[in-house]
Amino acid sequence: MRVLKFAILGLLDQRDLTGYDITKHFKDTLGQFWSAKHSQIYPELKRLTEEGFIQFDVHIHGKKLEKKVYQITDAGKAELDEWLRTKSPIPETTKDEFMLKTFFISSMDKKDAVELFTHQLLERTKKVDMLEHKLKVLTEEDPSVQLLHSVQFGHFLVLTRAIEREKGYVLWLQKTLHFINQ
Ligand code: FER
Repeated sequence: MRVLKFAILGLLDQRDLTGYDITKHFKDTLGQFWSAKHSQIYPELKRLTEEGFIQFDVHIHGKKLEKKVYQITDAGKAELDEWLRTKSPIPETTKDEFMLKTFFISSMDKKDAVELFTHQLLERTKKVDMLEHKLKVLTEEDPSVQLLHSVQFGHFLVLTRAIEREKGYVLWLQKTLHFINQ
């Protein structure tokens, strides 16, 4: 399935954007949980335009600089809506090399195991801090972000889920270090 297609339609349903804006969204937000090759974005924009799901206006900046500002069409909204309503299966658990090492922990020295787990604990804690900072900025920018129809409500949800998950991971790492050290 062309999931990138729906990611672009979803973004354009929030506001009109240039190809550059869309790439930036992938870099800053969407790409954190749905990675896309940036080189795929422009071909997808072209294809969506040909299919009539999006259209663009050319905005002129200065004498030469032209940029296409894309917007979603009614057909594009219908396409997005159909996809949003399709139920998703639970994805396979993502491959995590650290989990594989954990599975084989009985082959490790205590000192090495403590080092490995302590490192992971530090990294995961940093990730929680980073995600919580993003959530703080998001909430400060829009105090009504927790409402269903606020444009950033979805961003709020994916961030809070990621924070819960990472905090759970940190707790488990702390418990594991406790087991190893006893
Ligand atoms: C963000 C939105 C979601 C973000 C990260 C996520 C770092 C999710 C990450 C994850 O599930 O690991 O803006 O910024």
